[in-house]
Amino acid sequence: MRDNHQGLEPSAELQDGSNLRVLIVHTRWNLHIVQGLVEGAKKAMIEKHNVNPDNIVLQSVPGAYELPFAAKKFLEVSQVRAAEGANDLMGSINLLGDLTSLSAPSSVKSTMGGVPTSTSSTTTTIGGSKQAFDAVICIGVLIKGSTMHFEYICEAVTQGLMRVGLDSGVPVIFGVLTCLDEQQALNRAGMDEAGKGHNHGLDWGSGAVEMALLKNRNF
Ligand code: DLZ
Repeated sequence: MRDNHQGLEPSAELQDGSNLRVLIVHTRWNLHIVQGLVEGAKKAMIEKHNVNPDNIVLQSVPGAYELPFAAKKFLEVSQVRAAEGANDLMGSINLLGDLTSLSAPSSVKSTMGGVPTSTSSTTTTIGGSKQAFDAVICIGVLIKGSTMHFEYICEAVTQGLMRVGLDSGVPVIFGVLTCLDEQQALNRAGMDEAGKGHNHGLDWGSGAVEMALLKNRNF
């Protein structure tokens, strides 16, 4: 794999996300970096793929280890509620809210073009019927410490998120940075002082739209 790469090569096809609903589940560990990544994912979806900001729902969990369970739970709840025609896909589970709008560092917000943050409880009626999420992006930052903890969590989260995607039939984007130190994470969130990094959240936003369209496609 290349280091310092500058991101995803765009798909040859037009990726129109205007009919999509996307769930972002993010960690509160390393929140200052996570916020930059979340903003990047939203920026790509809204500005590049025309996703309605109201159709991007944010939920938070403590750490990366919790991402697979939470993604599975939120997807299940949203699918049941969509089938019931409910107005709020997250229902009473929606207690955690959108932390990114509260304390995103100003440097991140300005470099991200002030992309509006969504409230996390909106519902959309698309084509006359209530629609559950078309994709979920799980975002976190794991930074290696001096024990084996990092390796175990990386392995568990990677396997767990793959399982959620395959079991649920809803594409799960692996938005977890697994870094050897904080500087690596800042570079990959486009938050390094030199400004030479690349925000991987942008790729995750585009990846979510592409995979959601693939899920919904009639072959
Ligand atoms: C415990 C822990 C440590 C040491 N480091 C991180 C980290 O760098 N990034 C992250 O997202 N979470 C970390 N955690 C928390 C675990 O993911 C998890 O929340 C706890 O082990 C509780 O299950």
